[in-house]
Amino acid sequence: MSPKSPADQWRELAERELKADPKMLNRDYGNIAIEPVYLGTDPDAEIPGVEPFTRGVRATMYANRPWTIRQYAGFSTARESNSFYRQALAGGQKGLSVAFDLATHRGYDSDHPRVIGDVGKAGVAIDSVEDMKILFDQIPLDQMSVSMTMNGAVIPVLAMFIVAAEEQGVKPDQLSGTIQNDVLKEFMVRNTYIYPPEPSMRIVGDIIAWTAQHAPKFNSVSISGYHMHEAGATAVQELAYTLADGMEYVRAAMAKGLDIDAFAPRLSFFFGIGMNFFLEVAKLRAARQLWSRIMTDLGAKDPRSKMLRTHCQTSGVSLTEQDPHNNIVRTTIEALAATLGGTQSLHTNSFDEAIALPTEFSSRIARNTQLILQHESRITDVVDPLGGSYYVEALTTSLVEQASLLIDDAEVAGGMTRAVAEGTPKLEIEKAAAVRQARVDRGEDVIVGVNRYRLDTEAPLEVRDIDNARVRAEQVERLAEVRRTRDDSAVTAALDALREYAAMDEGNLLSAAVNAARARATLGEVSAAMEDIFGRYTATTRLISGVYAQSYADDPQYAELSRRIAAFKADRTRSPAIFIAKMGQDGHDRGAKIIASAFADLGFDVQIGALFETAAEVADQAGDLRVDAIGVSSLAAGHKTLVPALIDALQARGLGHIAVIVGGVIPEADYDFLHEAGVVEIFGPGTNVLEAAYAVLGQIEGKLTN
Ligand code: SCD
Repeated sequence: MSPKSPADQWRELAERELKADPKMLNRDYGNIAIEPVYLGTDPDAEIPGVEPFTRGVRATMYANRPWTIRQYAGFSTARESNSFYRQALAGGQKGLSVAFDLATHRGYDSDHPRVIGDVGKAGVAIDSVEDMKILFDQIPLDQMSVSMTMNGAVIPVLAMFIVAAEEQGVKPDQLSGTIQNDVLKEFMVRNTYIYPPEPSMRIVGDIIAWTAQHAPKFNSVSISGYHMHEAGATAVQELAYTLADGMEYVRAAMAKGLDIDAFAPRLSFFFGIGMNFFLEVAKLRAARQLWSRIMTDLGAKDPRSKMLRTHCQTSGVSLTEQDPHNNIVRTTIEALAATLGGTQSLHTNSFDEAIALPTEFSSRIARNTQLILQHESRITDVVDPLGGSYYVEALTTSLVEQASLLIDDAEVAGGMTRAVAEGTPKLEIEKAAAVRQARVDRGEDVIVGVNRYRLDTEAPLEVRDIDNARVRAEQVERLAEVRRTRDDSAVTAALDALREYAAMDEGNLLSAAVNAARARATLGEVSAAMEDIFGRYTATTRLISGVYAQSYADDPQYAELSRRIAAFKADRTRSPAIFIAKMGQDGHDRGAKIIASAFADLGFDVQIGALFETAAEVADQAGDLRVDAIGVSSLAAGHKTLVPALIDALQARGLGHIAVIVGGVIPEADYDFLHEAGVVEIFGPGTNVLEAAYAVLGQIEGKLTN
């Protein structure tokens, strides 16, 4: 018997996938007949839906079912987020994706003193099952697939989701959705870890094991390159580190005695999609090909275990604060790359996201970007339309080769858990970010409206502001109500059991947490019970050096600034000193790291604080270090609470002479507020680092001569 032709193989698979009207696959544009797939003439050419899945994980792809429009959202209280979700679903969104606030991410209840500026800001505040039930009120959890971006406090959040569903009458095996549960990249780039790497990896394994047994339709991990991309990783780094993380999770689950094919079909992925259009298309194709091979090598037999299914998000760092409507165009291009790359699910950013949380208007435009691609552009008619392009295929092959080398390096170094604990991938990504920033600052990479074609005046933009104090008050009230009406002895018993599982290194932590959530233990209590055993992780901050000095070797402005700093040093027998601070639970540290390493290269004496500090802690350190300035980096909307608190704390310590500078995502409407509070300089996204350094030096010199 002769082997089946590619066309026959494809047709056989397609028939299995076709649930809807088969005519869908026969389209014509006037007199031009359109095939659902183009396979070329090579009998060995790759077929969509067939290993190694370079051309897509389904034979029919979007011609049969378009990608899921899944907008990541959440802010303020559960009730407000719920109403936003229901509106979005009515407007054409297909799946949910929950953004939690940073207090929740880091395992703190809303009434904890460390999270004063964070509650309800960059996501929704969730303290107990009661909040979770409100979040999904009138959203049937047996029908709606829900993604939850949660890593640090993944055990209490998933437990509360399971119990909220249970109280809707939905059993775990009816749940479809995804939990991010990807802790390795937290240590590398995202920073919402709670426990040290080893117990954190146990948590990942316990969740994979629990869902494999009880919730087989639920995706147990969303192995994420997105945050590496956002932190400045190259496409090769994003690919390699993400897939290497995936290998580590597979091994962790296998070490629990699970059969690889029992859990691997529910591992999913998440990539960032930036502006390098064809490279981003090729990145997704390369990722699928690599994963299929990796899983074959790890012993997977079931083709579903080898399918890299992914969510994508358009790039946040590619958005500009300047001329922000340009971001709609950028997002459209990125969305097109994600979909021509074959993503399963997509979030398109709102144009105002470099400035603040999206408004109703900007969210609608972002959602409509996908609806227009799905309904008007006709890109869904044909499976993998770029397959066979000489350029895209060549890029795919190069990415596969380069990423394989980096994966091999990680393996030789003992795997990603070890590499992450040693901090090497983080430093490599930070180096790539600094190189990119220097290219932008020097105008070698053009960003329209920022370093070229900049407007003289910008029209003001209406942004969403969250009344953090109101949200916190509401949460604190509901927490009190939960604590008042529950059976405390049941809570204590459930938390003791959880602690025991954690200490004994046996039993499933998620199943113990489900019992605690049923008894109305709060998120903070569940998290703290595990912290009692595992401890809380503090990262050591390391800085790269020399990237800026090298990039600016021949730059007269850089030379002039270095000369001024040298003169400062000669006059005062010390360098101008700055403390770079991150306050609250905002772990976005790309900007802080770039500023710290660039300023250090220029000759500043730079001290960088730990993540997650309080205003009082920052003021104490600034006093001890006798710095001239504090640079506060804020990207999670906590600035209006935390910066005035810092200035008060400095004044209370007699340190009012220290110049306070703020950088990050700060809406222009808040500038006056911050200046009135005593901030001397504010730097938004797109700030040229050299210009910032000039301004800071000027402020320090001004303060010292006055
Ligand atoms: C799909 N299906 C098809 C088909 N295409 N059936 C027939 N023919 C076709 N052509 C089927 C699938 O098999 C599946 O059923 C069902 O349709 C759903 O399709 P899917 O492709 O699995 O899509 P979806 O359910 O949307 O799942 C997509 C992922 C999932 C697998 C990628 O993990 C996911 O939704 N991830 C989202 C993650 C997310 O939102 N992350 C936000 C992160 P079966 O299941 O029965 O097979 C935000 C974030 O971190 C931002 C930054 C920050 O906070 O720091």
